[in-house]
Amino acid sequence: SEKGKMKADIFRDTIMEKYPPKVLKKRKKQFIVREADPEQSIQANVRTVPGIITQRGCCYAGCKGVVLGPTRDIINITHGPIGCGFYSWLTRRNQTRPGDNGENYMTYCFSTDMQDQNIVFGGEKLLRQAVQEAYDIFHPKAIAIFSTCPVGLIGDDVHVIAREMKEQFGDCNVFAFSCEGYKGVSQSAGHHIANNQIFKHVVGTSEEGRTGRYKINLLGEYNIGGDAFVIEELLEKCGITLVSTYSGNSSIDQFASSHTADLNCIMCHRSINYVAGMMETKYGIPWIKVNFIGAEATAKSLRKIAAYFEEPELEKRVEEVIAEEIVGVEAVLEEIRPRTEGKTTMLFVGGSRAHHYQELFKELGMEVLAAGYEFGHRDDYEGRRVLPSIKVDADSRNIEELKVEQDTERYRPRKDESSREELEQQGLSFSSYEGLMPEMENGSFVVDDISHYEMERLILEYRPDVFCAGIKEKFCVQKMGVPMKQLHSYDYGGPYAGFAGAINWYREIDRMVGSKVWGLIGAPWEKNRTLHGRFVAT
Ligand code: CFN
Ligand code: HCA
Repeated sequence: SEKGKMKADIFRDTIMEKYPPKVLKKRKKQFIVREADPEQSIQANVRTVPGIITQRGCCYAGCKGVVLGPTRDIINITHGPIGCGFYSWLTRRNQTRPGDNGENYMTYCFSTDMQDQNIVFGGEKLLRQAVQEAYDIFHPKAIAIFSTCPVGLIGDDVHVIAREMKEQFGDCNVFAFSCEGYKGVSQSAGHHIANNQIFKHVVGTSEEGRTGRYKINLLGEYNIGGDAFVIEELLEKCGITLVSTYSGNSSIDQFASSHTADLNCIMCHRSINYVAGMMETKYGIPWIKVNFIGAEATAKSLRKIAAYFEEPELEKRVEEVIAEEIVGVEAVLEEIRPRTEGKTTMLFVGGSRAHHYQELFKELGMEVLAAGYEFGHRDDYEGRRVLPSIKVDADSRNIEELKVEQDTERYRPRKDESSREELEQQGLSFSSYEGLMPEMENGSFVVDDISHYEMERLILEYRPDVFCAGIKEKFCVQKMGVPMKQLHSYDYGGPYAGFAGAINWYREIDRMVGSKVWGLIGAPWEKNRTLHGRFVAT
């Protein structure tokens, strides 16, 4: 409402006024109140103000943890101190099913375990040793090397080592990633580096992909909590052949033959759009955006894929599958929705889930009061093609590998340059840009790279019935007496994708917003002054 919007505007100013003038100027552009204006914009993908307590991760996390981490048969060696390898070891809950040969290295954590003397005298010898050892023990198809911050600072040449060892082995693809944590402004730079190297060293090296009538790749689905398993099953039921997934439950052979697919379906645009763009340029494979989070969204995505192939037989099969699956979904919603209707939430996650999960809350009749990405770019927010400004380019500063591809493919004008509204008017869904802001109500908050302070203020003022974010926020939020659901790792839950996943989600959120325990969280001395006095005295 207009009143809600006015309150939101005033409240935003009270949050912002605590900042020094320079910080205020910057944060104001990243902390906005949603207006009806379809051209409303936000500043994103810029450097975090030092000391503000961001929830962001680093370039290495985006490259090694996110894009390459879920691939089971590449040995991923972290070149750096042990903490980087350890903390990116399956904490994301990316799952896999080893294929017939049982090859799965995800249960191992490979690292060169750099020490002080390697920083002083160089770490190249150590890295060569590690690659050799991994090869001798496992004889994998591929070994990938990931640079951490100190590697860039001391100048170890990981690419030369990879090239030489690949030549020496002859039967093992070795490639490296200059994904030092400090590069760019967030995980986002790491996604780009990962995409470029996979495209350069792997895609197109095998013609032996899966065959079928409707062949697709699923890009930007990482099988967190088993999401990709649900989607795989659904696609199979519809008669759609999955050639590769980037990179949930994937194998290197699937990447190698992914150029044989007819269509790229992008689930998380932020992390993988570069691969889609390069495949379109080099192999002429078109792409569409899909979203399998939410029952409605899943049905819409299946229809979108069927519509692309323009085959009545496929369209009929997809409708049958949707009709079959929706029965279970509706039965559960009928039971649960009366309890969740009108409840509220806030979502602050990475670069696509803060948008995707709004579908699931809508289905429960819940209102999203505030949402934002840690590292989304303007197109992820605004739902339309946004040309880069100098600020956006800060992402790729110091990243040499990016230069060529970036100029030629990343910002090439496309046929979907038009706004979402224009596309809809023309009845177009193909390659449309969809984003977070068009889905959000007037008067809600859209916050990029939220700081811890801003998060606390929002919670204290609006007390949402459930708050969604990651591990850094989790316990602070719970201590404020608000239930907290991790949208990164799903805590111990999931899958939440597809129809089966939607049902899991409805039940989980129902339990969380209905729980009475959060009202009991205050310590006795906070409520009772006498007790408080005694507590202080003793
Ligand atoms: S699985 Fe994805 S969906 S890949 Fe990305 S932008 Fe991260 S690891 Mo955390 S949960 Fe998150 Fe997204 Fe794409 Fe995950 S919202 S922050 S880098 N993300
Ligand atoms: C990362 C991975 C992460 C972190 C999650 C969190 C993930 O960015 O390094 O902060 O809870 O999903 O595991 O996003």
